[in-house]
Amino acid sequence: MSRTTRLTLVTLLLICCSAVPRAGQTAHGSPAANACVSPQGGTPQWGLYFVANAELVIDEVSESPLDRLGDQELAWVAPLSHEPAVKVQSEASRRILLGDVDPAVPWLYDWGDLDALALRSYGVLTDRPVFDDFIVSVEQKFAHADEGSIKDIDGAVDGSLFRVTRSGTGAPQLDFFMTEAQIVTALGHDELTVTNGVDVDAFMQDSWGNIFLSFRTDELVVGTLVGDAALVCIPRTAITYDGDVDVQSVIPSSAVVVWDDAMADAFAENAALVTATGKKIDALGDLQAVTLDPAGGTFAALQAIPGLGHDMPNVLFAGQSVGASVLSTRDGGSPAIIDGVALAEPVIHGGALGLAPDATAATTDDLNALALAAIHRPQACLDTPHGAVMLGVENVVLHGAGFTPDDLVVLLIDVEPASPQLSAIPSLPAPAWAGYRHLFMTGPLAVLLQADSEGRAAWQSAPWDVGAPDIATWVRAQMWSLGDGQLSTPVSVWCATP
Ligand SMILES: [Ca+2]
Ligand SMILES: [Ca+2]
Ligand SMILES: [Ca+2]
Repeated sequence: MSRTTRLTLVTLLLICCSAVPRAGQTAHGSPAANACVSPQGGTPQWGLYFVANAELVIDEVSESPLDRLGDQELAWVAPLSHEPAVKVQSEASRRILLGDVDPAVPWLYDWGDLDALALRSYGVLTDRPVFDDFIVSVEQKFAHADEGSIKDIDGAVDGSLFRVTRSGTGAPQLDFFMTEAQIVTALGHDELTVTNGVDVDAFMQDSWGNIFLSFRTDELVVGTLVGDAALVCIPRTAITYDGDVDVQSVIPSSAVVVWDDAMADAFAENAALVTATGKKIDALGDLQAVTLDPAGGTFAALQAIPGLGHDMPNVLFAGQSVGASVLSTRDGGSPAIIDGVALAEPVIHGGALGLAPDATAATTDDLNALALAAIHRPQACLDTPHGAVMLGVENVVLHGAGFTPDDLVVLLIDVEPASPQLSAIPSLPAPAWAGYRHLFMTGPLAVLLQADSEGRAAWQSAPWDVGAPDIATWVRAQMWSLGDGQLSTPVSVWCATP
């Protein structure tokens, strides 16, 4: 694309921009602003990050993409606020975070579901986490990673635990917390002969440095086959942490079984949940998410954990057969309770998690990852209904949320010819008070918007024709409020002629 063409597109965007009201507005409060005040009294102490296993809906009437949660997106809820859950990281940000990928390379960086999520409980803790702080596992290997030899080369495999961070120069990088090779070593597998190894499906760390895992399929744990509902511990005594408090090495065959399928099913049955048709839930199915129970207490682990014995701290968990409900190991299996609010109701429907109650109580509307965090204001989030690619003549539409109500918000847009090659998108560090840590616009074009009474701001361009078939452009955007300096997560949209 010539520079003249590029400037014409940019001018078109700026001249034709207008703020658009959010379609189907409902009686949301402002989650970010109100999260610390409960209508029932009391101050929330805890928030819960979660990931949907398929799609979950926050608001059925709203047409904003912010009110639908995909399986790669991060949501947050403060149960005691009784506010709807909020999206805090949209899938549309993934390409900026990982690199600028030409769609002609078929989804090089498609990592499938985000299937495990945790914040550190041991080592350096974060007051106000952003996506960089979450240790994650994904459902499928991506970039150049190779399952066959369990090598995380320029990418990661489905059993590795890593963070998506940025280097000092603002380039994307993967920081490994624990590799799949280390995990299979602790399980007693031969890391040199296994083929696909394991797919980590749930992960948490406790304050002593013990690591807890569950896997997508049945796995051998030191010679014993355990089911996919089992929880496994790699004890602190078997782990050497490095200076960054990432795993440097593990003792082979050191893993122990905290609970097996039978115990998981007993926890689920004891929680006494039913489907909309009144069918009692008597099994967990696959264990898909774990995080520590803030209420404390212990339960009896199946095998002794070095240092803990059988006194295992209570755990919040979610699984395949309990829908968008969160359970606890407390009292032999019960609805999870955060700040006095139960995260499961007898008839499963997701309402307790700040989601639109699902009248069909579908057990398939389940959760894939959970991470408990001390209360804080979550980062502002930008999203787009286009997904990662916009083809043909359309309006570019952007939705932001998480700002202070009525604040002036600057939309920062960058429009560039799409790179034919994989290339990293550099960022600049943003100040800590901005919430989100990375500013992606080095030469931004700015549009002034005003957040509504719910702290949301939206924008759309005029119908935008990219032009010749071989031309494609990237639109990259971020929002920054003028009132309190909150910076949203970024998004990118690849715009091309079909
Ligand atoms: Ca694997
Ligand atoms: Ca995984
Ligand atoms: Ca999972």
